[in-house]
Amino acid sequence: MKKTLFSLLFLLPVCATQAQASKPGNPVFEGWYADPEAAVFGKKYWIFPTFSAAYSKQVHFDAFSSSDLKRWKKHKSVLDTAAIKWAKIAMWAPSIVEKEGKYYFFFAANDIQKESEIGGIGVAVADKPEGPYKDHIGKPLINQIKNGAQPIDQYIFKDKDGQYYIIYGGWGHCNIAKLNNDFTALVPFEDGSTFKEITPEKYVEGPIMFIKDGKYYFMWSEGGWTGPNYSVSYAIADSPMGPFKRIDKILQQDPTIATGAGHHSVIHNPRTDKWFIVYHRRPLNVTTRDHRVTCIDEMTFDKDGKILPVKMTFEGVKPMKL
Ligand code: FUB
Repeated sequence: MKKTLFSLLFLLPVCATQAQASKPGNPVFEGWYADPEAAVFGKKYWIFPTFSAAYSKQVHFDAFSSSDLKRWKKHKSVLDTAAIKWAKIAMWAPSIVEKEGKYYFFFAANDIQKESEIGGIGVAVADKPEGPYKDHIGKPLINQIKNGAQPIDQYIFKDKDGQYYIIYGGWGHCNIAKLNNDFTALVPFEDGSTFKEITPEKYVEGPIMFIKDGKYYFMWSEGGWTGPNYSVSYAIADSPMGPFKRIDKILQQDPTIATGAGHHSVIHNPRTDKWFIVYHRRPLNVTTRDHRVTCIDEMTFDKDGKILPVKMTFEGVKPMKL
């Protein structure tokens, strides 16, 4: 009896530590995942990240779903190179939209350096957010290098009038182009051009756009993703075409929490009117390039609609149903 009591007392601190370690917070799920695309489909939150590893190992995407922003369920390999014959390596940075009951999964593959290489931005389609996704057009949607932009880091934006745009670009250049109705091709603007450059000052990659109170918020990543200075800035305009004048940096490294914070997306809970930033960061004292983890913190605005600097946390956000 005495021995049992002693063992119990001895085990208590161990159990407490384990409970703490498994408490949901930041990072929101285990594993090295970057470039998180967050979405709301029905009553569920979704995150579609890049599997952060050597380019040769980036041959699939996992997805995660949650009904409260805290407890995430993993959906393994929702899209991979077996479904996309032209994709060989470096599958990066998903952007997912639902249209007329179908889910369209835009991604980049192969890290192309010139147009003669096969790769760039592709699109896959499925009947459910968790897939299985199949190639929608059997070839890249954007293989060209226009206005100096590497065809990666696409974000699909739906305007107030229902028009869908693709906003994308690495190498410090960002383009916007119009998508056709079934996402099989781009359609030219009224002036006959297909790609318009909207690059703001200090832009590097990872663009996203959303509308709040009638204004177009454009956000992007700055600095180098392999280093500590990776960060997020933003601009506000009256049109998705800009002009976008950089306002400020709102997410960056914090010596008490993490470094390399960037390539984010944004979720809005319409019931509570709360906004969240979903981003990746590198744990303190880690310099390994691919050690990037996905986190969520609250994003707030001042009374004029300016985005306030984000306070990164270990606790993450409170549970919140849709
Ligand atoms: O994860 C691969 C690349 O790293 C992304 O395309 C960039 O935005 C950077 O996050």
